[in-house]
Amino acid sequence: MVRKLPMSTFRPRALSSSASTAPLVRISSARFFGAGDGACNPSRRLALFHLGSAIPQGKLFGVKAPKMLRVEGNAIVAATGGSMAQTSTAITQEGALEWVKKDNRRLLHIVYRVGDLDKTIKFYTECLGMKLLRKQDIPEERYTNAFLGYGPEDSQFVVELTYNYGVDKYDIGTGFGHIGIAVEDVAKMVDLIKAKGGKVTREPGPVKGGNTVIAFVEDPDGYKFELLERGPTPEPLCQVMLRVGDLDRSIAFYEKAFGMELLRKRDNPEYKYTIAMMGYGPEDKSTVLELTYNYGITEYDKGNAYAQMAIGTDDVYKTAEAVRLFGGKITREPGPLPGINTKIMACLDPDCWKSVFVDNIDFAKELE
Ligand SMILES: N[C@@H](CCC(=O)N[C@@H](CS)C(=O)NCC(=O)O)C(=O)O
Repeated sequence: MVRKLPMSTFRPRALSSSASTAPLVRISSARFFGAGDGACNPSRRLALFHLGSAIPQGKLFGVKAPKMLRVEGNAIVAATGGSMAQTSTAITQEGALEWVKKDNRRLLHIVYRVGDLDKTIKFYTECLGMKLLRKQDIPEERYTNAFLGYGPEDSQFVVELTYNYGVDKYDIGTGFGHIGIAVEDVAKMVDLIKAKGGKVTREPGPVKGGNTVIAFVEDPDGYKFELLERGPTPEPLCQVMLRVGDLDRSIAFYEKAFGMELLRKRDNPEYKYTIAMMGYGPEDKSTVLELTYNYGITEYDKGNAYAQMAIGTDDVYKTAEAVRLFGGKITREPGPLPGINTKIMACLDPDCWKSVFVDNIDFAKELE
């Protein structure tokens, strides 16, 4: 029987000190904590990304730009009509852009670590109104995870909480922003949260420089949730906000490498920040990535609490090629995870925010 591994196999687990022989992918603790990753050098990556936009990809690899593309197994192969060395060039920018746009993508979940799973589950269910969708303990790997959200994982964005045995505190850092929750009555929700003993860090009222009524609450670990007043929506978990050091660089990356659309960009000079909403569908119907640039701030501390976002794709191999081509750093090459055969690949954006792409069919099987 194949052991069913949790979706958190999509998150690093180097906190585990067990000498388990379970066939899991192990990632170094340096990467787990998001620190000391020599590969994630923003200035070098910026240079590459900008080069990638300006120069035909073939030139970057020292060959002529390929003329034709064909699909071979899981790779897009360029036929250059030249030497064998030339034919090994995998993909053109044009082919990659076409692929990422037609791929079937959706934000699946956000993964982060918490110090007391039961306390967090209680807060999310009783104060935020989420449902506990599943919970699994992996004792041999010394962690437990829990999935919570407002609807089923096969169609809605959810949160995946990870509890590592014995670790009751994490550093959230300064780069991770918040998770957005669309609610119909922010003031009412805030009253309820207060009545249950929840921490409200920003009272309901129009957002500074805008009209939308918002409030901020904090969970037991200090993760922020922004409550946004909206009409009914199929996707109440509506935003993941990450701070970035160069907004245009990030917009170009998420458009080209991830196939997201720039849904909206808003500068707020009075408060010295600009935001860009990026996603695979409209803001009122699907979860979006909110990128925030604070004037003059080019780097943030990522702490060790937030892990990654997971995104569905029809082909992790082609997705990896496209991400690589547009300057993303692949931290886990595409392929099946040992034990469950779910195909994934992991990568870093220009600010070193991590995402994991998960094969759509394999993901659906995981949920069966
Ligand atoms: N400096 C802010 C810039 C982003 C920002 O201010 N976002 C708005 C929401 S889009 C906000 O949090 N407003 C706080 C308020 O209105 O009180 C940050 O990095 O979080």
